[in-house]
Amino acid sequence: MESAIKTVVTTFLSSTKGKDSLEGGAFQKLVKKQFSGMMEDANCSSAVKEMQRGLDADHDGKVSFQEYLTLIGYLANSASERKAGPNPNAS
Ligand SMILES: [Ca+2]
Repeated sequence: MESAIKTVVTTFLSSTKGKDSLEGGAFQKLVKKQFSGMMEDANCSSAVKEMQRGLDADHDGKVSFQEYLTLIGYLANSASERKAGPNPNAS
């Protein structure tokens, strides 16, 4: 569990390249690299851009750590729903 949290943090930090937020294509790259197994749309750049706009709560065009956590929370939530669903052996 602790290592999972560390991974969430270090993945963000290594993707921002020293900045406070994920800028430009950094968010797309992160999603493609890290979430293609969990997200059907990870390799669809228009879907990922749409997702980035949805996460960008303060509309500054960048994904802050807080906004990135929204995505992590969403993914964790959908993973738990999948486990609790009618067919737990589906994936
Ligand atoms: Ca933002």
